[in-house]
Amino acid sequence: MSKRKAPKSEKNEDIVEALIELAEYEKNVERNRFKEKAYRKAATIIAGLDKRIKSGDDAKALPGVGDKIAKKIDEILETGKLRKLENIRADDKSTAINLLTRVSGIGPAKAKELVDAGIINLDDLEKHKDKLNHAQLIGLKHFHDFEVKIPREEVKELFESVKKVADSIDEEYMMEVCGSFRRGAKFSGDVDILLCHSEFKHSDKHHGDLLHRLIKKLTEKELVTDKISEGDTKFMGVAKLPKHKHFRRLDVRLLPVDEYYCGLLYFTGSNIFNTEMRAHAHQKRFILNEHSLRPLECGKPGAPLPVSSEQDIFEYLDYPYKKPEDRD
Ligand code: 8DG
Ligand code: CA
Ligand code: CA
Repeated sequence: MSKRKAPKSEKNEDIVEALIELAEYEKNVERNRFKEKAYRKAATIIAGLDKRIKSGDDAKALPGVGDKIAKKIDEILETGKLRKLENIRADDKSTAINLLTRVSGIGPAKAKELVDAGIINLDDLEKHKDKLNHAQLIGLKHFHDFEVKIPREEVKELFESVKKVADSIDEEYMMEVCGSFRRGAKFSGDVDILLCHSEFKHSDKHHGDLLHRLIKKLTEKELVTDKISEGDTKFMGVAKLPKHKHFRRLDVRLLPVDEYYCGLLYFTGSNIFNTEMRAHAHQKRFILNEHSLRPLECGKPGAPLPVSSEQDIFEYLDYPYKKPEDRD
């Protein structure tokens, strides 16, 4: 019988969790994106190790782990905890800011503003709804549901339902789920759908009401229950399947067909992978974004290169192809 092998991240789970908590603190409370990124990068690299880290010095050999993080790792290994985190957890203001940023739509700055005004928990928010905008009110209404991760199977069902509605409007709609789902995640934070239509190209200024028509029908069918924001090419809202208990965050983006693969690459992520790929493109003198891949000529971006698959993008950049599952 084969023994179940621990997933890589479990080997250093305590360290990874501490680093992620520190990253959240830097993002939400200190609003130091630089430190946040440093902690997240170290956490991602350590999560990918299949051996237990033995010391801070050991960890310093890894890219992204410097002196300060190494010291913290030593403290965790030696004492099983981290004073800095204990202090953060004991600080009421930090705890309140961290809690409020968990409401979808409330960012670190808004959270601080609320906490400074004495609003420190969900009950307080309920009493001061006048301080929240439309998106934040939806975040509050569905606070508990939005914290529940979406099982892969439910993402598939939701996607199939959306697709069926789209097909009933126009068979030329094409769509795909991207985000963490496409990277193979067993659970996702939300559902990201990329939408295109054979007749909508970049050169057409007019995308008509392709996205609005779909959202309208989804709303009529009560599959979409709330709108957070709705533009001509980007919808953010809430969806629910009748047989499932939870309300889920749904993002739909409409892209011109000729920008589809750059969009697919971008919206598949991960965030860190995107940053690395863009940096690599820059080194090779290209500009890569969610719309296109363009060569840099005398420092200026040239015409978008024809792209008809994700592989094309990797090839132009001379970057070894990574399957979506390997982009975490
Ligand atoms: P999750 O929802 O399961 O938590 O993970 P995710 O699917 O990777 O995250 P997401 O927030 O839904 O974003 C979807 C993709 O969009 C992400 O994988 C990569 C791309 N993306 C970036 N930068 C950013 C950004 O600043 N904000 C957002 N929302 N998405 C971004 O590359
Ligand atoms: Ca997502
Ligand atoms: Ca999303």
